[in-house]
Order: sequence, then C-alpha cells, then structure tokens
Amino acid sequence: MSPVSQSLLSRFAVVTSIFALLMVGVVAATRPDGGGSSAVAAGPVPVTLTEFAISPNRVVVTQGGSLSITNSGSQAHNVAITDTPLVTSDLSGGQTETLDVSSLEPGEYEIFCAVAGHLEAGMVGTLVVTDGSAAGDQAAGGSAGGGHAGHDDLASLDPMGEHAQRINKEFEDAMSAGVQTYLEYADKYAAGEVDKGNRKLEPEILEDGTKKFELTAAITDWEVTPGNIVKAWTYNEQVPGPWIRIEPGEKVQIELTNNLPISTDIHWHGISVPFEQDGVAPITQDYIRPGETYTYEFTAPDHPELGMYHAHMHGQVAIVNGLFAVFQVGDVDLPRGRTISGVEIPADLQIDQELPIVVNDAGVIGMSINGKGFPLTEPVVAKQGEWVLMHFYNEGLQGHPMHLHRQPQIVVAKDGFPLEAPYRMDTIWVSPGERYSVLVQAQEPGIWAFHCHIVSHAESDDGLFGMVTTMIVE
Ligand SMILES: [Cu+2]
Repeated sequence: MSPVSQSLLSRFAVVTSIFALLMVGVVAATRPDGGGSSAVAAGPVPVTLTEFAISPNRVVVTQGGSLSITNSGSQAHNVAITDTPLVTSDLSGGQTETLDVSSLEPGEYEIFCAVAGHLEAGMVGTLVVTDGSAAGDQAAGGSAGGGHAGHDDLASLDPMGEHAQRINKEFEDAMSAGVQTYLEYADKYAAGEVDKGNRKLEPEILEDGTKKFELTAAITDWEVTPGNIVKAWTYNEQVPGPWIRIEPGEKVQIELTNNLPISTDIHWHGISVPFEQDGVAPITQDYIRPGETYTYEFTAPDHPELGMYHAHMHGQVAIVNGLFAVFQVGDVDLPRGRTISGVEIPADLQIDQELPIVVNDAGVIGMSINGKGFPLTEPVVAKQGEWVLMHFYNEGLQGHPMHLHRQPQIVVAKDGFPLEAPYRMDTIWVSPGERYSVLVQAQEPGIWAFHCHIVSHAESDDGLFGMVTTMIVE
C-alpha cells in the first residue's frame, strides 16, 4: 500500500469512527417510529427515470394496480420487470407511460431499464406488490434488505426516528464501502495491476520513415466497475483505445482490422487529413466490412493538433460502447512565463505528467472517466508542486461540467488550439466532441474530489458512482 493511500485510508477511518460516535449519540435519542413506507397510491404509482436511476428505488403497488412511468432523463429509458413479459416502450425524455402490473401476484420483483448498459449503470430497483391489507403494506415499506429507500421517501421520515436511522445507515455504508474500494484500487493502479485504456501505441517504422500503427476493432470483455465485465467495442481490447502520438509533418499509416459484427471506419476527429482519409463511410471511403483490413495513410499537419479517433459508422452504438481514443500531433503550446488569475506559470515550465481524461456517459461503458466508472476510476496522483497537463475529451452524448477541488485549472487550449488568453476555472463544461487542455499545478496535499458536477452522473442511492475520481496530491 502506498504511503498516500495509507494516510488516506487512516484519515478515512477517522472520519468513519467520528460518524460511528455521532451515530451512538443519535441512536440513544431515538424513539419508536413507523414511518417510511412509500405511500400506496389509489391511482397509478409514479416512477421517475433519470441517468441512471429508478426513483423511488423501491416501488410499492397494491395488487391490481399500475405504474405511471416518466422519463425525466435525456436518454431513452424503459422499465422491464424481470421474469415477466411486462415492459414499457422505450420512452424518450419527458415521455410518460402507464404500465399495467395487475397480472402480478403479491411479492417482490426486480425492475430495471432494459436499454443496453443501463442496468449496469444503476437502473435497477424493486417492485413490491402488496395484497392491499394494511399489514401487507406496512411489511412492504418496512421490510429490510430490499435496497435503499428512494429519495422520494425521505421527506416523510422523522429524522430522529428508527426507520430514518436504518435508511441513513444504508446510505452511509454504501458511500463508505465505495470510497474504501476506490482507495484500494488506487494502490492497484499504482502497482500497475489494473487493465486500463489510453496505453500509448508503439509504431513500426517503415523504410521511408513512415510510422505504422496497427489497430483491431472487436467486441471484447472490459471491466467497467469492479467485477462488472461488459462486452465493449474496443480498439486493441482497451477503452479508451490506444493513445496514438505522432509529430507534426510525420507520415503515418494506420492499419485497421475489423473483427466487429458490422462494418466500420475511423474518423480522425479534429485532425487535418485529406478528404479520402476522413473516415466517413460511404462518403469518403467504402465500408470496412467484418473480417477486412484497411489502411489509412496521410501526412500529419505541420503544426500541433489534439484530436481523437473513433468509428463514424453507427457511432451511436460503436462510440458509446467503447470505440474511441486519443490522437495527438505534437505538443499543445503552453503560456510559459505568464501569470493567469494569480497562478504563475514558470518560463521554464516542465510538464511532469500529460493525461487524457476521456469522458463517456452511455452504452455499456456508461458514466465513466477513461473507460471506468467509480470506484474503478483511476486517481490523478502528483507530488506537491508538480504540473499536470490534462486534456478533456468528451465521447459521450451529454455535456459534463468537470470539477476539480482546490487545485486551479488553467485552460490553455480549446480543441487543441492554444488560447490567446488562457483563463482559470474550477469547473469546465465539456460538450460531446470537444477537447479542453488544462494545466494544473498540484498545490495542496490531500485527496481532492474530481468529478462531473451533474451530481446524478456522480452519485446514486448506492453512493458515489460513474464520473468520480480524485486528484491525490502527495
Ligand atoms: Cu456528467
């Protein structure tokens, strides 16, 4: 275990025991309380879908009833009931549909969103069908072990009541367990024990100096969160795919073998290439069909560019499921010797680490940073005083405001183009297709939260998830 996570874990342990002490005090003050069961409505029971949660997480309905399901998210969602034929249609954002569940006998059922990847992202819950008796309803609301109460329930709880205590304990335990696992994985990352993406791809140098890179696109196993292995669409079996780095003016060949079940292509997003190399089948080239190998060939621009590469063909499936990666030509120009909103950038600035931060929010990968969802996300680890150059890339379907605690971020480039007037910020909105390059000095020791600030992309009833990591300053 590295010293930093050891100290972090012990700090974490201190926080946990403070909580425990507080809880003793609170438990001593509790009084009996029977609240907390979600109300059994006479009409359809409302259920809300968002990215990626079903609220309430424990839905209680009287036998013979129905659910009124509203998608309040921005992606398509549905609700299916495991081991039954019951399922809604795919609802787009804002749509509501009533699901008749009158065919179900009293009991507990699993409900989930059947859109690929959404169950894994957290869209799973419990449906309790009661027999309509008062005792049955109370049992439904009060039964333990059925997951956390949805947030909708919390307003009805007596904060000092026993039921609230139990629910709060579930929230705390889930939160603590996630953080503990994350810190354990921080050590595994430090030891090189985690399979990760963005690995730099070494080229073969051809006789005339051309750099030749080899890629294979296929559907392969990828661990998104601990133990959750999905069928990802990958380049060279990693998400994000290999980081390709070349210098301005270099000649390159990229040979792609397509082992996917559908045709593909590669678009060099943000890179100046000739028309016929732009990778938009069938406009600029023919489809690269399953089993075929195709070679892209071009001379890199004579100036630095910061791009990405991804499938263009059927991108709404291929990209979000993992076919995306970093393509970099040379180094982004940095504002050396300038002071930006109080942050002095040395004239002789040396970059200690350059890191892609590739975000995605859909497909089997789901809410993620560099192909991993919390608690399997990798921390940014730096020594105090070091400079880290991070490049944000958004390969998802939504914008994400990326927020780093305490350490200033100086935006030095947009889409790889150096800014005339670099600026400082702590939260940067990165839209799909965009790149932002930020210079970060590790200033203050600690484990600083670093996450998307659309909080439902970062937390669920099960604690932190998705687009959350930290910057660990040693
Ligand atoms: Cu987000």
